[in-house]
Amino acid sequence: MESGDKDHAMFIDLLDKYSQLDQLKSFSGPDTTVLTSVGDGNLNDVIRAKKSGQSIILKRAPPYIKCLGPEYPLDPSRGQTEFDALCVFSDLAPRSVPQPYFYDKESRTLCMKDLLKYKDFRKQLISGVCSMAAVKKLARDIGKVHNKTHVAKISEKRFSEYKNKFQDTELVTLTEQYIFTKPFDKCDATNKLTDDISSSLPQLYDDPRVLDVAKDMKHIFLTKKECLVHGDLHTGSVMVDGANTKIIDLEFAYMGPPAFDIGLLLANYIFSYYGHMSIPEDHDRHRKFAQLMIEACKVTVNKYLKEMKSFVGELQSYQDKLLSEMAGFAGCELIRRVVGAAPVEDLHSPYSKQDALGAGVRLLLGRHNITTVDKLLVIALMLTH
Ligand code: ADP
Ligand code: SR1
Ligand code: MG
Repeated sequence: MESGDKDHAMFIDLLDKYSQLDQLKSFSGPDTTVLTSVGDGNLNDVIRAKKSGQSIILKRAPPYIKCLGPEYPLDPSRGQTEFDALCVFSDLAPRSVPQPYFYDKESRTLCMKDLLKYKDFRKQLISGVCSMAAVKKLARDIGKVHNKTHVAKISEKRFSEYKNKFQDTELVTLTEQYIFTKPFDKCDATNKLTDDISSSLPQLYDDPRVLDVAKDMKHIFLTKKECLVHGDLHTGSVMVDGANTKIIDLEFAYMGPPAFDIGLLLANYIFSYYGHMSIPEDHDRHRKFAQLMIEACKVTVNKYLKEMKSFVGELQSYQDKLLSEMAGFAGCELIRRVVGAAPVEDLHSPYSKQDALGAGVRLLLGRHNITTVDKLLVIALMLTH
């Protein structure tokens, strides 16, 4: 582990403190623990601790946005939200998340089950591996959580309890800034407006209609409090092992619009689509995989809607709006991953970035005409009916 002896000693003491838990019993006694840094995310340190055949994951939050540096402060107690959300997800959608073990307030460290055999879903998609059974499970799991925490489904008392537990934290503000605000401000210093996308930028920054829809989506993100949402459901927040999936990184969880999670997920399948479409070598194989990503989008919405049966008002118009909001949120995610502070590895070439940006703009402009996943894909990917 890079962080040195002081951190090592702190983690050893921490594991000893909780060694009465069954899952940590190997961690008491003389120190032979091996700590390895495994985190490659944007915000936190993630460490694997191994001793006598047992292994667990520790996640510790630095008091700033890790990928931007110490000059961008961020509340380090965010692990509490992640722990609370892990408990709710694992209760409402069993086996959807790694089992949470403890959250230690003093050291601001979260401890959970080690998903040793699992792999980062985004990386799997990049390497051309995707089980449709995993896509289905993921959609069902998130549908279960949305449905079982939905304002239309549970008592007022229960809903208030969720609202108290999952308030708008600094992480919600971070999303508000880094998905809905900064990427749409061409002068913001955190954007990455590189030369390879410069020809695509006018469609974003010179069209006030696009910027207005992004503002509408921000408003929905901040005000539509319908159910517990993951809040950062991109493909790097999912780990897979064949047909099995686990949702990770729940620190952004809050009470919000259900379309936000699915919109983000769809956008991330679309990144994979464009990533594969722009690989010139072995074109047939990559094209075929890109088609699978279209299928993944359709399957996601269909399986999700089978679980997420709750609605406010009239069912058909609720679902029409849900799809239209998914399109708007997907549009914002597509755009921000191209121009904003947190790029994705799927977009490895100028063409794939330009295509993703174009898709984002089309989804924002077309969002009010989108009430089905088929239409969403036709508009995003410019497919023919
Ligand atoms: P961040 O909050 O910085 O985005 P993540 O929660 O996304 O951090 O975790 C970053 C990486 O750490 C994951 O992509 C994964 O490789 C690893 N990781 C996180 N949680 C676990 C876990 N429970 N088991 C195994 N690896 C994990
Ligand atoms: C500076 S924005 C960092 C991003 O990383 C997290 O995973 C979220 O997606 C956030 O928007
Ligand atoms: Mg992450």
